[in-house]
Amino acid sequence: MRLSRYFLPVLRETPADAQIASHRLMLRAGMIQQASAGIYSWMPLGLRVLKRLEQIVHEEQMAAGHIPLLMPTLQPASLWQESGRYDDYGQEMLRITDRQERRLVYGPTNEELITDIFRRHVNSYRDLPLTLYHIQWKFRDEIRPRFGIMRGREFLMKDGYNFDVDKDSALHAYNRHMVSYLNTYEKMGLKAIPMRASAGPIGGTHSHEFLVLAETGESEVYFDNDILELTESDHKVDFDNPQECAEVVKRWTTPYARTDETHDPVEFKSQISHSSRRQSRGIEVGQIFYFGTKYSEPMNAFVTNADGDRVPVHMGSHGIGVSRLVGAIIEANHDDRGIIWPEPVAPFLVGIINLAPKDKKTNDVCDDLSRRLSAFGKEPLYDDTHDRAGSKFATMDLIGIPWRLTVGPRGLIKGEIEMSHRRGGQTIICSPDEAINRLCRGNGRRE
Ligand code: P5A
Repeated sequence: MRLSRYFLPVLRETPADAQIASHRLMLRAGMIQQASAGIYSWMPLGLRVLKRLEQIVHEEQMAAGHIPLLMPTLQPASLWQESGRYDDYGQEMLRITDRQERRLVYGPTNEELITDIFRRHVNSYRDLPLTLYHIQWKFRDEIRPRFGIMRGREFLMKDGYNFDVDKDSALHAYNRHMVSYLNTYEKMGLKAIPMRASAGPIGGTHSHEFLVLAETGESEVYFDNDILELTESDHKVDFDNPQECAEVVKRWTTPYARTDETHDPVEFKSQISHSSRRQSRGIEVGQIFYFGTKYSEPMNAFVTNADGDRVPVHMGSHGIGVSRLVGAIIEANHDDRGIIWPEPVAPFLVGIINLAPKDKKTNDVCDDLSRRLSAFGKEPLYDDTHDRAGSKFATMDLIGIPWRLTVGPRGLIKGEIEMSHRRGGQTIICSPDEAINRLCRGNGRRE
């Protein structure tokens, strides 16, 4: 992508109203633009990151055997009256009346709508277990939208819903979600810790939130330092094996880790040695729930079990804050100069800086690098503009592209370009061929 033809409205000034780094940097990097309080347009660079996150979420959901569908943002109020949540949900729910005087809500979540889909089509335990999910915009009329997309009113969520014939099977679905969420966050380059949480308006007996530690987080959390050592990336779990999933969950839920709503100071002190106790702030990037028959009973979602009895289906729901994750990743990955994207979620893996856009040789080498990277599925952001070199470097640093190739006539006399790493700061001088080899090694796939 040539920068001269792209739309990257970066700001040189720090926006006065943005209080936390991720909000400031997203505005400065031209990723988002506020439309109204807590409602944002996603500009081209921001959209690329959002799409990368969606892709990782889809891959991990499908690996766990979950099935994508797409439900609408607007839902009939009647379903919420059936479950009893129409009145309970309060002012956070945006209620709309259409021209036929039909009452609608802009979905803050989808337990009711999915239960309606389920009950119309599934009657027997033979069709279970089933987990359906989508990635769709939600609206919650938050009283204090703040920190940009971190606490938005309109936000993108992955929400999934499991349907099982009994409690045991539904608890396996809960565990499966926990494992798949751990994998999802790790794939994004994030450390997110599952912490025992309260179920709030979604309801149920089991709930964990996933928290990314950050000083600017809105949640107060308490945990055993040992949990920071755990990782999932080196294990491969069979998602159909309840035992294997339960073992992973046990490993992650044995060390103390709780949000302030479930924190117990006495247990905290008795379970963990003084030196391992941690209290910190965190950003909630996901939450999972098991709520049994809370929706299936009032909404009449029953199935026939193996004994021929009609039983209400057991359910849970599981959410990832996809748009919030963009902010959380920036909170965990930035410096004074700007964002430092983890490679799997970067909007572009490579930035090319042309130091002499009037020089034919320099242009040819930059074009060739762009073409070859694109052929490997790694389309670069190519700064072919006539801006000052210093300003070009500042923009690449600000928008956080992991690798930068700098090409100028002086180096090209010796056949050399400069390759630098945003995170590590190291720079090497090499040939264009070597840069391509390093960036595309082990990945000959055209995407
Ligand atoms: C689980 C999926 C639910 O709504 N129903 C369907 C359940 N859970 S939740 O915890 O309320 O939300 C899931 C995740 O969505 C993100 N989130 C938000 N992101 C940005 N702005 C908001 N106002 C907002 N509210 C919730 C969080 O990451 C949360 O974990």
